[in-house]
Amino acid sequence: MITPNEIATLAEHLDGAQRDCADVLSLAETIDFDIDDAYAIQSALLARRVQRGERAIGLKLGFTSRAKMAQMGVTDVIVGRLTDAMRIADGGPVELSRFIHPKIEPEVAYRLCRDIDIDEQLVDIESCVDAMAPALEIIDSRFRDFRFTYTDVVADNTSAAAFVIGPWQPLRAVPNSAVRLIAGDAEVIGSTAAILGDPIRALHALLDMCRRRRIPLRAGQVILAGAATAAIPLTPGVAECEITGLGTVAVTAKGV
Ligand code: 0L1
Ligand code: MG
Repeated sequence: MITPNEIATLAEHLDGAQRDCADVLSLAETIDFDIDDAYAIQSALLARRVQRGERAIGLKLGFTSRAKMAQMGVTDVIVGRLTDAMRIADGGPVELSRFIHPKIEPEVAYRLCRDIDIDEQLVDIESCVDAMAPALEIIDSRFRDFRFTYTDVVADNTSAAAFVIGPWQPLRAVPNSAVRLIAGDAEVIGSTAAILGDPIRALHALLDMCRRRRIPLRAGQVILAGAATAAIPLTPGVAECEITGLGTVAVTAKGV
């Protein structure tokens, strides 16, 4: 357990890395902190953004594939925070200069239509969702070469940097839909089943995490369920994702 002062200092350090687009070394190499500390640093990071005028508008899950969990040696998903400043319009431009070493990954997004009492044990989270959409997440670890520990990445707001939501549509089952992401010369193909076996399970995992981490769930929040394929580098040009049965979503990366 680290002190409140250390939490504030580490949040300032990671916030500075993001704002200056300057990578930093793993925190875990120099300071011993646990997963509770990591979520406290993440909350302090969000508070800094909110103080600058950003609005918290959603949540994201990470480590939702078995391969990623195994790689990190964990059995839990991780949760991060999304703000309005991270949102890019579908098809719209994003300057690469605002990132350190961005990667892009295909996601499924859900939208909450009511506030959820996270202490209500019988809540049916699926009935609290009114829409879903194809989505893209841009991840940009603040750690050099994406080299981090489990606690590092949680503290670093799960590498969250930006996201794009495609056209919202009514909730439907997409347990095993084909996913194709093209960005520059790179192409990845996968399935929505890579997201916890079925992306709908991400909602239940999210509720569990929000209960454990005391994160509120509010009407209108956007939820990114997790990556359906490995992330690929975001290079200049259009990156487009198509999910069978859900449609397409795109972003146009500008600059070098
Ligand atoms: O959204 C994600 O699944 C990424 C979680 C953080 C891990 C990474 O930066 O690769
Ligand atoms: Mg993601």
